Amino acid sequence: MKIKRHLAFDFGAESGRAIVGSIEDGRLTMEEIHRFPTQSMFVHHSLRWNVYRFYEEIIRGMRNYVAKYGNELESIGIDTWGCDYGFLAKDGTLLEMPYQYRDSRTGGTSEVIEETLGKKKVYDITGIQFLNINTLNQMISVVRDTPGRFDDAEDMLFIGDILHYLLSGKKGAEFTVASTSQMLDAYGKNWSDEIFKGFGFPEKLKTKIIFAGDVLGTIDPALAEEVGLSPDVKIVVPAVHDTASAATSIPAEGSDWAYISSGTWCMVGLETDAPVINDMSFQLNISNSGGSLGKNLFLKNVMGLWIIQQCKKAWNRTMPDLDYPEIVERAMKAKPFAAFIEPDDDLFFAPHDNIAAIREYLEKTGQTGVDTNDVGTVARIVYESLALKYRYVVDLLKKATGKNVSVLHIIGGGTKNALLNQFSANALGFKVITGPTEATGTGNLLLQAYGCGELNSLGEIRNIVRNSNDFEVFDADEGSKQEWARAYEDFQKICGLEQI
Ligand code: ADP
Ligand code: LRH
Repeated sequence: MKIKRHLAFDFGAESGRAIVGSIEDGRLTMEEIHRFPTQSMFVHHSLRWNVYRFYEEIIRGMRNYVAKYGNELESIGIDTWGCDYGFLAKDGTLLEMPYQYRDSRTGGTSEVIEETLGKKKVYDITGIQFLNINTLNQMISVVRDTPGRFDDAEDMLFIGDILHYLLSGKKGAEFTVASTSQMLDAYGKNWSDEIFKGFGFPEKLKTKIIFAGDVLGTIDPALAEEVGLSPDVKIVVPAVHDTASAATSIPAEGSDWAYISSGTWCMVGLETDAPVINDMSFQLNISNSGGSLGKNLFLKNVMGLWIIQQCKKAWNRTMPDLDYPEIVERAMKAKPFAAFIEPDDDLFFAPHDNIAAIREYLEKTGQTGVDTNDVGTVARIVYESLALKYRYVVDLLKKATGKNVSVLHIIGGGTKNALLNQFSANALGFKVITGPTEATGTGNLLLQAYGCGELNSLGEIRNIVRNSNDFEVFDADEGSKQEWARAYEDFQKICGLEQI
């Protein structure tokens, strides 16, 4: 029988990859055929994504595919981070280089939300947590500072949607990524008229919402010819939001589980069948991010491994060879619980020098006598604090839903850090199951297979995930139970987090 191959492009904020996947004998075979740095860049003091460079990397990935497998390919699908978007003109021209969500233009936009519709109203409509990175905040800054940008704009597409458009010439805003905008009606799964009218966004920017598994079209024939692919390759949208593609690949069974999609951001959540929007979820600022195939991702963003990425950047100035395994090794040997940081403190959002930011945090919280020149000490503080923050967020999610949680699934690139996996189990006091590591690529490929009619349900998708991966189990360490319980109390007190 002919093997049906799919090609996934998974763009993270640090790196991107092209992965070929096919389902054979109930298992998903995956092969990475291209990896490249993504990373935003400063252009005249603003932080931007060079989307056409991403397009170039896609072309490279397609050429690598053709060199290895020939011109037959069933489908291509792309996922990226959330929130960031670009405007297209009537003729499809991308009007400017899209901004990176960490750009400072969103300063003061949170106040505009409160003064305009009010936060409660916005939350009741969208069910999305308030974060300055949201598209809503970015769009408010356009209205406030650069309204002329709307003049020629005909469509608003998220980064992954723009890339799908470049491949197919077809425009659509995929639901899971559009939900990160905080501009959708969470129940209606479409753009909210109240948000558009309330904040003065042009109606013309309501690009048609499409869903994971939809066939957007076929590859542009000229592009197919250029890279040597057959012109009938389909463009099938996965969950364009990387977190939602990743969540599709959680190998969970039963209902008492939570998950972390662990990467640049660590998204800590529960999967539900419908949005959970009430006073409690509003107060606790929890998101109802769109999931694939009808699911809802009740989750909170934790600043995540971004913090260690930024420490590494600082360390690499004097220690260019220091890599992640070495950082973990040094953390393992460092003294436990030397200090705590609140990972979501503003100091860590876009630091110039993250070691200086950590030092400043320790100073402002009165934590003295810590050797912040020691890599292991700093890394251990970050990893322990992340694990404790996971516990805190899981406790919030339980409080908001009344749900019991006794297993945590960690998926994504961050699972390569066994120390953090173990710390997470210790902090939570229950079992952690890790894998898949390429969760986003896995979800992306299986949603394409679903769109091509090879699979029929989320249940079938997760069966394939279970058959195709090795998972690791980390049990909470009984010996250090008391220390972790005490650390959790200290962490909450020092970091100013309300005790749950
Ligand atoms: P993104 O969100 O950018 O897609 P990834 O899922 O690729 O991120 O995860 C990257 C993160 O995983 C890195 O920032 C790093 O902290 C962690 N990581 C990757 N490889 C290792 C490793 N070998 N040991 C420890 N941590 C690792
Ligand atoms: C993770 C992620 C997260 C968003 C952020 C912008 O990559 O998609 O879900 O909140 O990037």
